[in-house]
Amino acid sequence: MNTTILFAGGAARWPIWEAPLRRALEESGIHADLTTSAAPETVDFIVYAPSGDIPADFTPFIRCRAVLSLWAGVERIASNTTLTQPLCRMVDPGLTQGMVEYVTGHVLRHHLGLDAILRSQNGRWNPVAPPLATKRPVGILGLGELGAACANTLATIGFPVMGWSRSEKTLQDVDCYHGDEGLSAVLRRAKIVVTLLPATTATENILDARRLALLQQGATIINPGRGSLIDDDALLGALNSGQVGHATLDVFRTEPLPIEHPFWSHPRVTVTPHIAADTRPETASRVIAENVRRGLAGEPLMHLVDREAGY
Ligand code: NDP
Ligand code: OXD
Repeated sequence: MNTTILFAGGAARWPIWEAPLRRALEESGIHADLTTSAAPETVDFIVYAPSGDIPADFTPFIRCRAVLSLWAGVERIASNTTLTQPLCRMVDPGLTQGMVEYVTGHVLRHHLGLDAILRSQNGRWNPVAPPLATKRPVGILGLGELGAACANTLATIGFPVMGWSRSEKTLQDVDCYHGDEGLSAVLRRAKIVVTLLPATTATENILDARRLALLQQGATIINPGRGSLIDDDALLGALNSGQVGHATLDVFRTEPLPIEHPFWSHPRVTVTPHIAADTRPETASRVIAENVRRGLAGEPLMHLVDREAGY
């Protein structure tokens, strides 16, 4: 029987993904019908993206062996009860590299005070050097694929790095914390906090007014995780009081961020339009192909989502 792979990543993505996917499938020795349209009962694998042509009801996909997400964050599909097949999220070396670059760039921007330097090209010689990275503790909430990679890079540069996760972890050169007390400890010490948690019921508003109040005066927040991790009103309050010195936000509860949202015009907020880390077709297609190969061979799939935990 033919293997059918339904690309449900959206019409706009198809021209970007078609060639790398075909190449990666061929390199893996998989002969499959890769298509953007197929009768549900003939589909073996679904390549999924949240903004694509996703079926809301997976029930008719009776032959489907797995849904393979092009996104790392799976909050928009993980709770779909009609999906009974395995769901795999995206772990892609290109995506990880992009996130490391985004986080490192924004951490260094705040650490070095680049905004103030750029603003002060006014003929006044003001030789104020920033402290070294060793004096600027960074807290990373979420020590998964992305959080751990960012933590390692920042530690290599010389930042004292603390990380926080659900389960207990050990990472070289990173002080690892878990549990509620652990979160408080990270927030109290960090001068820069990076949020790389998934959107789940357990992480909703994890940075609320009470937790933001634990931060050092003038701390920086960088959120490339998900908008739901931070209580927007509490963050605005903390920015207005100076408790939070600056927030760099890549993700929002509503995207695109509505034009009337106060984040757009707040002098202490930098908005980036969900561009922290894109899945890169060349590298990610190999991940998809390997999971298809495994699915066909009856081998364990990579990057399975824990549907109960939601990530
Ligand atoms: P992973 O699933 O690999 O890691 C998630 C981390 O969060 C794990 O360390 C996990 O803990 C921790 N975590 C989850 N729930 C809790 C909780 N309740 N309390 C404490 N820690 C928790 O995800 P990734 O690193 O691949 O991605 C993280 C998120 O980044 C994605 O879910 C997505 O929302 C976002 N993202 C944003 C992009 C952008 O462009 N802005 C691009 C890609 C991803 P444990 O290790 O114990 O399981
Ligand atoms: C993702 C994202 O989850 O782009 O991959 O946010």
